Amino acid sequence: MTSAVVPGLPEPGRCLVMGVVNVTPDSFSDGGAWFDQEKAIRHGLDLVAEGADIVDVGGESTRPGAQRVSLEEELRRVVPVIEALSAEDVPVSVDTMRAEVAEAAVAAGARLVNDVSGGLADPDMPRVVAAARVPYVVMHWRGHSHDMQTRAVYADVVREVREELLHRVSAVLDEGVDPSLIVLDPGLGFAKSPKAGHNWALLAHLDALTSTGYPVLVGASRKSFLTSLLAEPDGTRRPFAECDDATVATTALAAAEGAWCVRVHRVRANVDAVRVAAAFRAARPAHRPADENAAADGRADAGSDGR
Ligand code: PMM
Repeated sequence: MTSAVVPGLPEPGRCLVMGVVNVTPDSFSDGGAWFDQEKAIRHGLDLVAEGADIVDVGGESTRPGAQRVSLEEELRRVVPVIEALSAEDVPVSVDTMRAEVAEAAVAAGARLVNDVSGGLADPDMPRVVAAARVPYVVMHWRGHSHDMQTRAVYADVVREVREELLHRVSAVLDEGVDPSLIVLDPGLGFAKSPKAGHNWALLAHLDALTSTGYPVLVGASRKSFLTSLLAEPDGTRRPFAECDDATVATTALAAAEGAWCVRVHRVRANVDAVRVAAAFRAARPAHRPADENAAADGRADAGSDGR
């Protein structure tokens, strides 16, 4: 079973791992740890040393309730970090909703544009991405962070997310984006209600997106559906940074379902998880029920020494 391939990005033959560098003072999951540029660059290099295939650099928090930063501030935060990491040959993606930031990031060496708004926040984005000829993550999005959770209303979340994403895909194709450069993302946590189980439904039905033929990126890392799943009996939520083991579990599940890439804050254990999933997937086509094996070659589930 082969993995999806996205031009210009690593092809390890398994689900890729994208490590997150939020150059923000207020991201919900890593609370400003990498706001200083030197620290952000160091962190990106550390993530690569741990096995990240791509480093995702973002300068604007998208946590629920967040207000927007100015264009100038976003550029100031991300461009030097992208330049420094790209100079070290790190495959960098830029996490931005702004066409001007995407353009500057690509000029600084970014190889992928990760737009959580799927081209809705800035109407110039698809045109800029089409001209840059870089891969483009189209994420499911229903509005800016300050009120996005009020839009988490679905009759059938899997069907609606799929339909809305395909609608965005046809819009960006109309603007000239090459279909071979499109990646889909269900947008876990974005206008999705942990209480209503939207994120779990999307994870459990990832095939609704992988079956489109587009590569699929999944960002479950430290999202609030995990902090609420792991809450104490009295309802106290698990802190974000203590949800990394659960994130690894979601990585294994998403990769086993054929995700092209997972976006995570901690890299090493997630790389192990995608390798486990790759081995699991590789064994699938070879599988035959034990009695069939026995009939075919005279053994049932024998070990290497025939026991
Ligand atoms: N989530 C966040 C930011 N960027 N990009 C993609 N493609 N998918 C995501 O799920 C996603 C994203 C928010 O998480 P963070 O603030 O912890 O980085």
